Amino acid sequence: MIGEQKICFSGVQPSGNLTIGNYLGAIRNFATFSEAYKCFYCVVDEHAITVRQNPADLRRRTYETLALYMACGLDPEKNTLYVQSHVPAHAELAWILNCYTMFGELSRMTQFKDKSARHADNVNAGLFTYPALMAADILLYQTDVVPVGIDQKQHVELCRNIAERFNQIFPDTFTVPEPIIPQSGKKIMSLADPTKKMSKSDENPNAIVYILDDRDTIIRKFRRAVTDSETVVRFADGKDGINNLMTIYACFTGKTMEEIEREFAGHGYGDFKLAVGEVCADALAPVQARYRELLADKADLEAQMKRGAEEAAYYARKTLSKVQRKLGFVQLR
Ligand code: AQP
Repeated sequence: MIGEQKICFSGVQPSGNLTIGNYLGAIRNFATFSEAYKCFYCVVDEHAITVRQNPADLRRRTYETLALYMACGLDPEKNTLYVQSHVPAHAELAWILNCYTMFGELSRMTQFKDKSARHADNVNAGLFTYPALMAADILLYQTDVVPVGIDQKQHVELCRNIAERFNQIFPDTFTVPEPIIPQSGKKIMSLADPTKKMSKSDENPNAIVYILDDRDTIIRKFRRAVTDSETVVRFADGKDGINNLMTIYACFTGKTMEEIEREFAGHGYGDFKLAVGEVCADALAPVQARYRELLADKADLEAQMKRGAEEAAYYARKTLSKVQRKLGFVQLR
Protein backbone atom coordinates (compact mmCIF):
# COMPACT_ATOMS: atom_id res chain seq x y z
CA MET A 1 0.00 0.00 0.00
CA ILE A 2 1.06 3.58 -0.61
CA GLY A 3 -1.12 5.70 1.64
CA GLU A 4 -4.60 4.25 1.17
CA GLN A 5 -3.90 2.88 -2.29
CA LYS A 6 -3.09 -0.64 -3.39
CA ILE A 7 -0.33 -0.99 -5.95
CA CYS A 8 -0.39 -2.05 -9.58
CA PHE A 9 2.72 -2.82 -11.66
CA SER A 10 3.20 -3.95 -15.24
CA GLY A 11 5.67 -3.59 -18.09
CA VAL A 12 6.21 -4.04 -21.79
CA GLN A 13 9.48 -4.89 -23.53
CA PRO A 14 10.69 -2.50 -26.25
CA SER A 15 11.73 -5.60 -28.22
CA GLY A 16 9.79 -4.78 -31.39
CA ASN A 17 6.90 -2.70 -32.64
CA LEU A 18 3.96 -3.27 -30.33
CA THR A 19 1.11 -5.45 -31.54
CA ILE A 20 -2.64 -5.52 -30.99
CA GLY A 21 -1.84 -8.51 -28.72
CA ASN A 22 0.19 -6.21 -26.44
CA TYR A 23 -2.60 -3.64 -26.71
CA LEU A 24 -5.63 -5.86 -26.03
CA GLY A 25 -3.90 -8.20 -23.58
CA ALA A 26 -2.14 -5.52 -21.55
CA ILE A 27 -1.74 -1.80 -22.36
CA ARG A 28 -5.40 -1.01 -23.09
CA ASN A 29 -6.29 -2.31 -19.64
CA PHE A 30 -3.58 -0.42 -17.75
CA ALA A 31 -5.55 2.84 -17.59
CA THR A 32 -8.48 1.10 -15.87
CA PHE A 33 -6.31 0.71 -12.75
CA SER A 34 -5.16 4.33 -12.58
CA GLU A 35 -7.95 5.64 -10.36
CA ALA A 36 -8.15 2.91 -7.75
CA TYR A 37 -4.46 1.93 -7.59
CA LYS A 38 -1.07 3.58 -7.39
CA CYS A 39 0.28 2.40 -10.76
CA PHE A 40 3.84 1.82 -11.95
CA TYR A 41 4.16 1.12 -15.69
CA CYS A 42 7.65 0.36 -16.86
CA VAL A 43 9.34 0.05 -20.26
CA VAL A 44 11.39 -3.06 -19.51
CA ASP A 45 14.50 -2.52 -21.63
CA GLU A 46 16.64 -4.84 -19.49
CA HIS A 47 14.30 -7.72 -20.33
CA ALA A 48 14.55 -6.88 -24.02
CA ILE A 49 18.30 -7.58 -24.18
CA THR A 50 17.75 -11.26 -23.30
CA VAL A 51 17.38 -11.45 -27.09
CA ARG A 52 19.92 -9.58 -29.28
CA GLN A 53 18.78 -6.03 -30.04
CA ASN A 54 20.14 -3.44 -32.42
CA PRO A 55 21.14 -0.54 -30.07
CA ALA A 56 19.65 2.22 -32.25
CA ASP A 57 16.36 0.30 -32.55
CA LEU A 58 16.23 -0.40 -28.81
CA ARG A 59 16.78 3.29 -28.02
CA ARG A 60 14.11 4.41 -30.50
CA ARG A 61 11.58 1.82 -29.31
CA THR A 62 12.08 2.84 -25.69
CA TYR A 63 10.86 6.35 -26.54
CA GLU A 64 8.11 4.91 -28.72
CA THR A 65 6.84 2.55 -26.02
CA LEU A 66 6.65 5.37 -23.49
CA ALA A 67 4.78 7.53 -26.04
CA LEU A 68 2.40 4.63 -26.72
CA TYR A 69 1.71 4.22 -23.01
CA MET A 70 0.60 7.83 -22.92
CA ALA A 71 -1.27 7.62 -26.24
CA CYS A 72 -3.22 4.66 -24.82
CA GLY A 73 -4.50 6.87 -22.03
CA LEU A 74 -1.86 6.64 -19.30
CA ASP A 75 -1.61 10.08 -17.78
CA PRO A 76 1.89 10.63 -16.33
CA GLU A 77 0.31 12.75 -13.59
CA LYS A 78 -1.67 9.74 -12.38
CA ASN A 79 0.73 6.89 -13.20
CA THR A 80 4.46 6.45 -12.67
CA LEU A 81 5.78 5.85 -16.20
CA TYR A 82 9.48 5.04 -16.45
CA VAL A 83 12.26 2.97 -18.01
CA GLN A 84 13.61 -0.04 -16.14
CA SER A 85 17.33 0.66 -16.68
CA HIS A 86 16.86 4.14 -15.12
CA VAL A 87 16.11 2.51 -11.76
CA PRO A 88 19.14 0.40 -10.79
CA ALA A 89 17.26 -1.25 -7.89
CA HIS A 90 15.60 -3.58 -10.46
CA ALA A 91 18.90 -5.20 -11.39
CA GLU A 92 20.11 -5.19 -7.78
CA LEU A 93 17.05 -6.97 -6.42
CA ALA A 94 17.09 -9.35 -9.40
CA TRP A 95 20.52 -10.61 -8.35
CA ILE A 96 19.29 -11.25 -4.82
CA LEU A 97 16.15 -13.03 -6.04
CA ASN A 98 18.25 -15.17 -8.39
CA CYS A 99 19.69 -16.65 -5.21
CA TYR A 100 16.16 -17.53 -4.02
CA THR A 101 14.94 -18.97 -7.33
CA MET A 102 15.48 -22.61 -8.15
CA PHE A 103 17.09 -23.89 -11.33
CA GLY A 104 14.24 -26.41 -11.72
CA GLU A 105 11.61 -23.66 -11.49
CA LEU A 106 13.28 -21.61 -14.22
CA SER A 107 13.69 -24.71 -16.42
CA ARG A 108 9.93 -25.23 -16.43
CA MET A 109 9.09 -21.78 -17.83
CA THR A 110 7.31 -22.10 -21.17
CA GLN A 111 8.66 -18.80 -22.46
CA PHE A 112 12.25 -19.92 -21.80
CA LYS A 113 11.61 -23.15 -23.70
CA ASP A 114 10.01 -21.28 -26.62
CA LYS A 115 12.59 -18.52 -26.83
CA SER A 116 15.57 -20.84 -26.42
CA ALA A 117 14.24 -22.93 -29.30
CA ARG A 118 13.76 -19.78 -31.43
CA HIS A 119 17.19 -18.34 -30.53
CA ALA A 120 19.22 -21.55 -30.34
CA ASP A 121 22.44 -19.63 -31.08
CA ASN A 122 21.96 -17.38 -28.04
CA VAL A 123 20.55 -19.29 -25.07
CA ASN A 124 22.09 -16.87 -22.57
CA ALA A 125 21.82 -16.88 -18.77
CA GLY A 126 19.67 -13.72 -18.86
CA LEU A 127 17.03 -15.49 -20.95
CA PHE A 128 17.00 -18.23 -18.33
CA THR A 129 16.79 -15.94 -15.30
CA TYR A 130 14.35 -13.47 -16.93
CA PRO A 131 11.60 -14.44 -14.41
CA ALA A 132 13.82 -13.45 -11.44
CA LEU A 133 14.23 -9.97 -12.95
CA MET A 134 10.49 -9.83 -13.54
CA ALA A 135 9.91 -10.85 -9.91
CA ALA A 136 12.22 -8.01 -8.84
CA ASP A 137 10.27 -5.55 -11.02
CA ILE A 138 7.04 -6.53 -9.31
CA LEU A 139 8.19 -7.06 -5.71
CA LEU A 140 10.19 -3.82 -5.50
CA TYR A 141 6.92 -1.85 -5.41
CA GLN A 142 5.10 -4.16 -2.94
CA THR A 143 2.70 -4.76 -5.81
CA ASP A 144 -0.82 -6.10 -5.23
CA VAL A 145 -1.91 -6.64 -8.84
CA VAL A 146 -0.12 -7.28 -12.14
CA PRO A 147 -2.26 -6.86 -15.28
CA VAL A 148 -0.79 -9.14 -17.99
CA GLY A 149 -1.76 -11.34 -20.93
CA ILE A 150 -2.05 -15.04 -20.18
CA ASP A 151 1.43 -15.82 -21.51
CA GLN A 152 2.91 -13.97 -18.53
CA LYS A 153 0.76 -15.70 -15.90
CA GLN A 154 3.34 -18.42 -15.31
CA HIS A 155 6.00 -15.80 -14.57
CA VAL A 156 3.73 -13.98 -12.10
CA GLU A 157 3.04 -17.31 -10.40
CA LEU A 158 6.76 -17.93 -10.09
CA CYS A 159 7.11 -14.42 -8.66
CA ARG A 160 4.53 -15.36 -6.01
CA ASN A 161 6.51 -18.50 -5.14
CA ILE A 162 9.73 -16.49 -4.83
CA ALA A 163 8.00 -13.91 -2.60
CA GLU A 164 6.48 -16.60 -0.39
CA ARG A 165 9.82 -18.42 -0.08
CA PHE A 166 11.60 -15.20 0.85
CA ASN A 167 8.84 -14.23 3.31
CA GLN A 168 9.11 -17.62 5.02
CA ILE A 169 12.77 -16.98 5.78
CA PHE A 170 12.41 -13.22 6.34
CA PRO A 171 8.77 -12.56 7.36
CA ASP A 172 6.81 -9.58 6.05
CA THR A 173 9.27 -8.59 3.36
CA PHE A 174 7.16 -8.68 0.20
CA THR A 175 3.49 -8.30 -0.72
CA VAL A 176 2.48 -11.40 -2.69
CA PRO A 177 0.97 -10.14 -5.99
CA GLU A 178 -2.01 -11.43 -8.00
CA PRO A 179 -1.96 -11.62 -11.80
CA ILE A 180 -4.96 -9.89 -13.44
CA ILE A 181 -5.74 -11.49 -16.79
CA PRO A 182 -8.38 -9.81 -19.01
CA GLN A 183 -11.44 -11.94 -19.78
CA SER A 184 -11.31 -11.05 -23.43
CA GLY A 185 -8.03 -10.57 -25.32
CA LYS A 186 -5.80 -12.47 -22.93
CA LYS A 187 -4.15 -14.31 -25.84
CA ILE A 188 -4.43 -12.86 -29.33
CA MET A 189 -3.14 -15.35 -31.87
CA SER A 190 -0.98 -14.94 -34.98
CA LEU A 191 -2.96 -14.16 -38.16
CA ALA A 192 -0.70 -16.50 -40.14
CA ASP A 193 -0.74 -19.40 -37.67
CA PRO A 194 -3.66 -19.05 -35.25
CA THR A 195 -2.33 -21.86 -33.02
CA LYS A 196 0.58 -19.53 -32.08
CA LYS A 197 0.51 -16.36 -29.98
CA MET A 198 0.82 -13.07 -31.88
CA SER A 199 4.32 -11.86 -30.90
CA LYS A 200 6.04 -8.61 -31.78
CA SER A 201 9.25 -10.50 -32.60
CA ASP A 202 7.56 -12.81 -35.15
CA GLU A 203 9.50 -12.63 -38.42
CA ASN A 204 6.37 -12.73 -40.58
CA PRO A 205 4.84 -9.21 -40.64
CA ASN A 206 1.54 -10.63 -41.97
CA ALA A 207 1.17 -12.62 -38.74
CA ILE A 208 1.00 -9.41 -36.74
CA VAL A 209 -1.13 -6.29 -36.65
CA TYR A 210 0.93 -3.49 -35.16
CA ILE A 211 -0.73 -0.76 -33.12
CA LEU A 212 0.83 1.73 -35.54
CA ASP A 213 -0.11 0.02 -38.82
CA ASP A 214 -2.06 2.32 -41.15
CA ARG A 215 -5.69 1.62 -42.00
CA ASP A 216 -5.01 -0.02 -45.39
CA THR A 217 -2.33 -2.27 -43.94
CA ILE A 218 -4.60 -3.33 -41.07
CA ILE A 219 -7.42 -4.19 -43.47
CA ARG A 220 -5.05 -6.03 -45.84
CA LYS A 221 -3.58 -8.11 -43.00
CA PHE A 222 -7.01 -9.14 -41.75
CA ARG A 223 -8.08 -10.01 -45.30
CA ARG A 224 -5.12 -12.39 -45.53
CA ALA A 225 -5.68 -13.97 -42.11
CA VAL A 226 -5.66 -17.76 -42.13
CA THR A 227 -9.14 -19.22 -41.46
CA ASP A 228 -10.66 -22.60 -42.44
CA SER A 229 -12.52 -24.23 -45.28
CA GLU A 230 -15.99 -23.56 -43.80
CA THR A 231 -17.71 -20.27 -44.52
CA VAL A 232 -19.71 -19.88 -41.32
CA VAL A 233 -18.71 -17.28 -38.72
CA ARG A 234 -19.09 -19.25 -35.49
CA PHE A 235 -16.94 -19.82 -32.43
CA ALA A 236 -16.09 -23.53 -32.26
CA ASP A 237 -13.33 -26.07 -31.65
CA GLY A 238 -11.03 -26.47 -34.63
CA LYS A 239 -11.78 -22.97 -35.97
CA ASP A 240 -8.70 -21.29 -34.47
CA GLY A 241 -8.45 -18.58 -37.12
CA ILE A 242 -12.12 -17.55 -36.92
CA ASN A 243 -12.11 -17.84 -33.11
CA ASN A 244 -9.18 -15.43 -33.02
CA LEU A 245 -10.84 -12.94 -35.40
CA MET A 246 -14.08 -13.15 -33.39
CA THR A 247 -12.10 -12.50 -30.19
CA ILE A 248 -10.46 -9.43 -31.74
CA TYR A 249 -13.82 -8.18 -33.01
CA ALA A 250 -15.37 -8.76 -29.57
CA CYS A 251 -12.53 -6.83 -27.87
CA PHE A 252 -13.01 -3.81 -30.12
CA THR A 253 -16.83 -3.78 -30.16
CA GLY A 254 -17.75 -5.21 -26.74
CA LYS A 255 -20.09 -7.70 -28.50
CA THR A 256 -20.54 -11.29 -27.33
CA MET A 257 -19.74 -14.30 -29.55
CA GLU A 258 -23.48 -14.97 -29.99
CA GLU A 259 -24.08 -11.39 -31.14
CA ILE A 260 -21.21 -11.66 -33.62
CA GLU A 261 -22.52 -14.98 -34.96
CA ARG A 262 -25.96 -13.38 -35.48
CA GLU A 263 -24.49 -10.26 -37.09
CA PHE A 264 -22.58 -12.29 -39.70
CA ALA A 265 -25.12 -15.07 -40.29
CA GLY A 266 -25.37 -15.56 -44.05
CA HIS A 267 -22.19 -13.55 -44.74
CA GLY A 268 -18.95 -15.08 -45.96
CA TYR A 269 -15.53 -14.73 -44.33
CA GLY A 270 -14.66 -11.83 -46.68
CA ASP A 271 -17.29 -9.53 -45.14
CA PHE A 272 -16.35 -10.57 -41.63
CA LYS A 273 -12.61 -10.02 -42.15
CA LEU A 274 -13.29 -6.56 -43.58
CA ALA A 275 -15.45 -5.69 -40.54
CA VAL A 276 -12.71 -6.86 -38.13
CA GLY A 277 -10.15 -4.75 -40.00
CA GLU A 278 -12.41 -1.70 -39.92
CA VAL A 279 -13.22 -1.80 -36.19
CA CYS A 280 -9.56 -2.35 -35.40
CA ALA A 281 -8.43 0.56 -37.61
CA ASP A 282 -11.17 2.82 -36.18
CA ALA A 283 -10.16 2.03 -32.60
CA LEU A 284 -6.45 2.54 -33.23
CA ALA A 285 -6.76 5.79 -35.22
CA PRO A 286 -7.03 8.13 -32.18
CA VAL A 287 -4.19 6.27 -30.40
CA GLN A 288 -1.99 6.71 -33.48
CA ALA A 289 -2.80 10.41 -33.80
CA ARG A 290 -2.00 11.09 -30.15
CA TYR A 291 1.16 8.95 -30.38
CA ARG A 292 2.49 11.04 -33.28
CA GLU A 293 2.01 14.26 -31.29
CA LEU A 294 3.75 12.80 -28.24
CA LEU A 295 6.66 11.35 -30.18
CA ALA A 296 7.32 14.70 -31.85
CA ASP A 297 8.31 16.17 -28.46
CA LYS A 298 11.34 14.15 -27.43
CA ALA A 299 12.34 16.62 -24.72
CA ASP A 300 8.98 16.15 -23.04
CA LEU A 301 9.30 12.35 -23.23
CA GLU A 302 12.72 12.60 -21.60
CA ALA A 303 11.31 14.85 -18.88
CA GLN A 304 8.57 12.27 -18.23
CA MET A 305 11.15 9.46 -18.12
CA LYS A 306 13.24 11.38 -15.62
CA ARG A 307 10.32 12.24 -13.39
CA GLY A 308 9.01 8.67 -13.52
CA ALA A 309 12.42 7.21 -12.73
CA GLU A 310 12.89 9.49 -9.72
CA GLU A 311 9.53 8.58 -8.31
CA ALA A 312 9.94 4.84 -8.96
CA ALA A 313 13.47 4.88 -7.50
CA TYR A 314 12.17 6.36 -4.25
CA TYR A 315 9.79 3.43 -3.64
CA ALA A 316 12.17 0.82 -5.08
CA ARG A 317 15.00 1.94 -2.77
CA LYS A 318 12.80 1.50 0.29
CA THR A 319 12.13 -2.16 -0.54
CA LEU A 320 15.70 -2.84 -1.62
CA SER A 321 17.12 -1.40 1.64
CA LYS A 322 14.68 -3.51 3.65
CA VAL A 323 15.77 -6.65 1.77
CA GLN A 324 19.46 -5.85 2.12
CA ARG A 325 19.05 -5.22 5.85
CA LYS A 326 17.24 -8.50 6.35
CA LEU A 327 19.87 -10.41 4.39
CA GLY A 328 22.67 -9.02 6.57
CA PHE A 329 24.28 -6.65 4.07
CA VAL A 330 26.11 -3.87 5.90
CA GLN A 331 24.27 -0.58 5.36
CA LEU A 332 26.32 2.60 5.36
CA ARG A 333 24.64 5.79 6.50
N1 AQP B 1 -0.64 -12.09 -28.26
C1 AQP B 1 -0.90 -11.55 -27.08
N2 AQP B 1 -2.16 -11.54 -26.59
C2 AQP B 1 -2.44 -10.96 -25.39
N3 AQP B 1 -1.49 -10.39 -24.61
C3 AQP B 1 -0.23 -10.38 -25.07
N4 AQP B 1 0.92 -9.89 -24.56
C4 AQP B 1 1.93 -10.14 -25.42
N5 AQP B 1 1.48 -10.79 -26.50
C5 AQP B 1 0.13 -10.95 -26.31
C6 AQP B 1 1.02 -9.18 -23.30
O1 AQP B 1 1.66 -7.93 -23.56
C7 AQP B 1 2.40 -7.56 -22.40
C8 AQP B 1 3.77 -7.12 -22.79
O2 AQP B 1 4.48 -8.23 -23.30
P1 AQP B 1 6.05 -8.19 -23.30
O3 AQP B 1 6.52 -7.11 -24.17
O4 AQP B 1 6.55 -8.10 -21.91
O5 AQP B 1 6.55 -9.55 -23.84
P2 AQP B 1 5.87 -10.82 -24.40
O6 AQP B 1 4.79 -11.32 -23.50
O7 AQP B 1 6.97 -11.80 -24.69
O8 AQP B 1 5.23 -10.22 -25.73
P3 AQP B 1 5.61 -10.47 -27.22
O9 AQP B 1 4.82 -9.52 -28.05
O10 AQP B 1 5.47 -11.93 -27.53
O11 AQP B 1 7.13 -10.04 -27.27
P4 AQP B 1 8.40 -10.81 -27.79
O12 AQP B 1 8.06 -11.23 -29.21
O13 AQP B 1 9.52 -9.83 -27.71
O14 AQP B 1 8.59 -11.98 -26.88
C9 AQP B 1 2.38 -8.75 -21.44
O15 AQP B 1 1.43 -8.51 -20.42
C10 AQP B 1 1.94 -9.88 -22.32
O16 AQP B 1 1.25 -10.88 -21.60
